[in-house]
Amino acid sequence: MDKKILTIQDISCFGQCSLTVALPILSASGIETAVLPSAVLSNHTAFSEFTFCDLNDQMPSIRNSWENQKISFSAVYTGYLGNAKQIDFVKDIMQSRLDAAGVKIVDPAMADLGKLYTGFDEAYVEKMKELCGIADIILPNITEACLLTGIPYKDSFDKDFVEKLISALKDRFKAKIVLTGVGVKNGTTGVAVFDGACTQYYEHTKIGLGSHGTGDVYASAFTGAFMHGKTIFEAAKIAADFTVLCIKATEPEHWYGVRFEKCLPDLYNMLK
Ligand code: PXL
Repeated sequence: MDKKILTIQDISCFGQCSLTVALPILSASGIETAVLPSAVLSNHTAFSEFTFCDLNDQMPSIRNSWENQKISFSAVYTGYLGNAKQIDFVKDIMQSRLDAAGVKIVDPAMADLGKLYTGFDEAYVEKMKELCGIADIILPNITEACLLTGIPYKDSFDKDFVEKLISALKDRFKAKIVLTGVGVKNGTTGVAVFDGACTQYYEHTKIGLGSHGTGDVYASAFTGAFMHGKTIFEAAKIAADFTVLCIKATEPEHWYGVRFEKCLPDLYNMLK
């Protein structure tokens, strides 16, 4: 039977992030994708102002309607969620609407560069630990890994620090781990992947100082490649190569997102 992914994250109407990135990338990966918007924002929260309306009232009705119609999914992939209450909805949807061998992929999208995104607090971090606790695969960046494990954040770090983070994540969560933003040498970044048996690294050149929306591009491409049948490590490499192409296709003045649209044909070719 063909696979179906459900992705749960916000719609930032403008700003190349969350659902406006995930849906085209997952579709380009050849997988049928359903969406459950967690919130509607005028644009993402790194802009100087934004509107925000969570869909807390709608989410349980949508879930019930799917249950009545026996609609279920081969994977649930979550990104930015509007608030802590939604984590309970997501856990319930994962329990009720996933097929027996369904995969739970959680990007704990809540922080970067040592700081929580606007609107999130310690209570949200605690709830996110619960969601990561039931996930099969988690994709934290270094800041999120620190928040999930209680290890203080550092903006420059070495391989020992990365190993310490991976080991703390392994102790706390049963999930396989794709840790992003792992640059232990000057001018490089990459990912550390724990696939349940061993940890492998994939390193690539670092371009710029980090762009908005790249976490969503990365997690969406990873999910698309993994559901396409790649191993966790292969999917992590494809997602890294694709994200680098997207950053290279983006002029520095284009600050709020990356021009992933130009690179969708490359993703399609990488998955062939
Ligand atoms: O890219 C992560 C993200 C998604 N959605 C919203 C955000 C952010 C990051 O700031 O604000 C609304």
